[in-house]
Amino acid sequence: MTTDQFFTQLWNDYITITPQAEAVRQLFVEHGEEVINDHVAFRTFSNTPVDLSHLQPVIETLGYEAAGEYRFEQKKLNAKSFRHQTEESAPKIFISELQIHELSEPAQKILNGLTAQIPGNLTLDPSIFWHGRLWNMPTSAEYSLLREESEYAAWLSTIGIRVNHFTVSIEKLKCYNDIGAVNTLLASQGFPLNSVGGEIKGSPEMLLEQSSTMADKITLTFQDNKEETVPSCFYEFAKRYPDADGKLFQGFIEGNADKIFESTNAM
Ligand code: OOG
Ligand code: NI
Repeated sequence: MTTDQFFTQLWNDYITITPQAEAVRQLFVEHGEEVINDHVAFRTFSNTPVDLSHLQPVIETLGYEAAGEYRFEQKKLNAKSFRHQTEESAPKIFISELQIHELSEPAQKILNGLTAQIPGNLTLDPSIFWHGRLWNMPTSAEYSLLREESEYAAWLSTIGIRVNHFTVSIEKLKCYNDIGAVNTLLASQGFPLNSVGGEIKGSPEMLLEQSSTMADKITLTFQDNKEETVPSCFYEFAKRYPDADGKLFQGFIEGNADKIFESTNAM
């Protein structure tokens, strides 16, 4: 599978539950822009057949290599970023992993019940990244308990493994290459922005500025047959700046990422 084919599959899966992403892309196209994506992100559970150590070899078969490691203490997450070895313009990949064993006993019990349903004989290939849930829906009570402790756990329990966001490369836009201008355009069209810690995360001095929408909402039926509206996925916007050597900064920033995660909080 080529990287183009991989990202086309991811995009098609993503917009089925994130219609705002296609609407935002269209908006840029109407303004004469070509949208190039900087990165995509996935979330997963530790110590499972689909944990980071199992997903990493799959993206390595696509030509990616590990580029950075991150830790989010309060959210109990570890994460890694990956860059394509030869295709400079291929989007970067960010994968985070919830450390289930760091959660409370009741939350662990719920999550272990879900992850125990993951088939042991799962063959891992790129399609795992648009597979979605590999377990039944939690009950609505389990979902609320998870939410109280970890919005990430609650989100992942209902959505599963599929792309969490794509990210527009602001510095590659012709006219809208200013994050404030992007945010104003989005707000004028009624797209709600993530305002945790301010709408713009990071700064030119940090070589990375980011903003994101709040996730779309979808209605799902829980295991106890209750229907609820839950957050699906969002769209991110990132502007990278050149470092002292004149090369575009390609990393991620924990302080920014910590706030971007909250784009899937149930409001
Ligand atoms: C990932 C959040 C981190 C970034 O650009 O810093 C991130 C997530 O929400 O799963 O994407
Ligand atoms: Ni991101």
